[in-house]
Amino acid sequence: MLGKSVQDQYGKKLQECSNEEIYMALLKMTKSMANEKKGKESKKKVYYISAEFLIGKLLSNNLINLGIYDEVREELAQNGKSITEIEDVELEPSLGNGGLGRLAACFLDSIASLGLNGDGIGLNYHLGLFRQLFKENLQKETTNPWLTKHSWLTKRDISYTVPFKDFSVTSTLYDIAVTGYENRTNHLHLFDLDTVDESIVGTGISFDKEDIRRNLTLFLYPDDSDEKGELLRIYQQYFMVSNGAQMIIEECEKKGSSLKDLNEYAVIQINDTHPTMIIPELIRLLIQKGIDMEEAIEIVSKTCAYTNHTILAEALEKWPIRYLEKVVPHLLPIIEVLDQRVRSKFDDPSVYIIDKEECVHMAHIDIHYGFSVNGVAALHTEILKENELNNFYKIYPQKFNNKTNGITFRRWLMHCNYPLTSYISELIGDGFKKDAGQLEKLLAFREDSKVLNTLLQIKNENKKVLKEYLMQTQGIPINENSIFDIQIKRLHEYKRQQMNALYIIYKYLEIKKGNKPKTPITIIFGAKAAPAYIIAKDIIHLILCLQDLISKDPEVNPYLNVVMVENYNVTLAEKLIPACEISEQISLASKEASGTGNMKFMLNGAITLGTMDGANVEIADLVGEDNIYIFGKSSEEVIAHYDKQDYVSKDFYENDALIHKLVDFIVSDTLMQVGRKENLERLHHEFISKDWFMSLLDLREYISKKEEIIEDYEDSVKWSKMMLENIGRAGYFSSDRTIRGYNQDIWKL
Ligand code: GFP
Ligand code: PLP
Repeated sequence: MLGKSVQDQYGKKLQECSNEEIYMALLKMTKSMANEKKGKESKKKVYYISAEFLIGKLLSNNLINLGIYDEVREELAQNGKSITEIEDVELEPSLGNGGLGRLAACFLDSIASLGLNGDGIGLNYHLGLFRQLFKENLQKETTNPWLTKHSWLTKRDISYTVPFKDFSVTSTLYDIAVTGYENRTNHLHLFDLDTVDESIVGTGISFDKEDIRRNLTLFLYPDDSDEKGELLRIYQQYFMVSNGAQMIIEECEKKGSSLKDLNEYAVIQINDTHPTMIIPELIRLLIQKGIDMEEAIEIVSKTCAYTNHTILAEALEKWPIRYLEKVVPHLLPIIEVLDQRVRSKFDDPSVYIIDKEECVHMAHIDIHYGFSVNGVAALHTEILKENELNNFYKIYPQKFNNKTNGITFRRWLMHCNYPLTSYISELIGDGFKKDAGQLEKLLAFREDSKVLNTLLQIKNENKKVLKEYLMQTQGIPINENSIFDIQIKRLHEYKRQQMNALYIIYKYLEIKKGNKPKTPITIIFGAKAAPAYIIAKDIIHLILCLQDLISKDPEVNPYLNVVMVENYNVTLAEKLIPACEISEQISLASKEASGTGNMKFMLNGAITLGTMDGANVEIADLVGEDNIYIFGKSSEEVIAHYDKQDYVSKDFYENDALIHKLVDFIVSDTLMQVGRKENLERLHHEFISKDWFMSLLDLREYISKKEEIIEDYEDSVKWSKMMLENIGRAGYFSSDRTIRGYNQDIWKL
């Protein structure tokens, strides 16, 4: 098939083509096949609107979903080409930051794979999130260009006028086809502005924040540490929602909606608070169409649903009215009416939309004027209901529901772990590819030593592949005969990479004392820190310093190594996860809404070392306590500490000699040799005087649980049984299950 296509295109045989030529041929072929699968326009459609879609590279996933991956892989191999090398040609779009954006991408895959009519709406950021570089053990940021002349984007003949206070802009729409697994093609609609100009970016990622026509869709999450940056975010958000709202209205009208019945044609899932302005914007547009304000509010309230992804106050957006006045003054009268209606019904300032400081609480708009509010894991939804959003839950108990996150098994098993997928097929057939629950059939092989050994062998092969990949792409050597312990996720204090770093210090000092682990350990990190998040960058510095120190110490590095991969992204995740043995999910209980990395690791046979937080709780329920390593204070205990404000990290530092020693190592002469005094001292001080996410509270338990899991690794039979149990129970975490739930309870397509 491919042979014929390259013959037609380039007039030569497949084996004579360069990887670039083959990639281009596959791109063309795949795009046209995807187009042919365009699904039927059903009456009602879901629009998933999100500031982030962390889609990853698309080639292999599209080949899998079109049902031609094996065929293409085989044809390439026969002609001396490797699919992995062809994949390397593709640039990864970095249109997301972490779990939230990756979830949106998994959801688009599942929506199409279940044959549902649903599109994504977002922005076409030219330079994505920044690209991370390490220099002198510090994170530096640069641009992450990904747009090339030929890409998955298709320019559409659709554009809208978006009015800002002082000027208007005209958008351009680009679509990416989203083909479901052996199912329909939907679209990801990415709006853009033709005048955006990458050449305005100076050193690093700096640019003129006021030049909106040229900067609007340059970056995802441009620096908002000053007012100009915050205003730019409002410009971006409004640009996204105004385009989205205009498109939705146009599509529904075309299908025959009078707009009074909008909710029969459209349901809009608002992914976190970034797209919240779609609520007042839709009301504004409906009023323009001749519908009165009261009715417009009712219509929109029946059409919009909101997903909450965090309880961290810093992430629940609040926009000062004076900012909105500068960018979108035309929305303010509507927001004021929305607030007035709330005030007239409820005598409780904590649920008002506009607060005393004249700030607009975006989540409050979503909750009052959306018909559904969902959390993303059972524990998270309970915390929303009982604590964080309790005042809202008391008003609208019927709106609250849980939808535990999920991941697409097409990418996170079939694509990233071909050897494991093939072996599972050999054991239980292909049914699990469409019905993930069938993975349970693996549990019948619990006592089958051949199967258990093969699982270990596959893991070892994947470890070798990772070793080669890291050597080739980042020049990092790793020991494939060590235990691979991996923590990959955004850098945030609540995720507690800093606690893992303290464990490394512990282990380093133990090895120095002569207590060597039986099997060497490699602790791998991947994480970007937000450019203005100083402590997060200091934590990266600490990890890089430990990596540096240990790599130069022949007394320690035969037993312990630390690796922080540069510019962690989906492509790296796809290499790291299949090779992982210990999955670090160590957030402070109550703080990680769900986590989805935890599910990916489990599915690929890693064993979780984690706290009872987010979806870890559900993983623990499914695999049972013998197949997971849980430690740390419970969410109730943590919430009680916050309520009573009685956690004092200094007490742990002063009263526990071990903790004292580990924390002080950060500012020891040994570490200062490779690190910067300013950063290390600041982090040291942070541990003692703040430690907002209670690393020192759980540290002792963490160290002993980690020692236990490392000890248990020596028993390969026990270990392989745990692997089997984890893979076999992972079916629940398919995003197909999650999307079925959204459709059944919320979208009703
Ligand atoms: C956020 C939450 C995670 C959750 C994802 C998807 O992602 O707990 O799994 O959204 O719902 F924090 P991150 O900010 O962690 O990337
Ligand atoms: N970044 C990437 C590339 C991912 O694939 C994931 C996992 O789902 C995340 C971030 C989120 O990881 P976690 O759920 O561990 O925070």
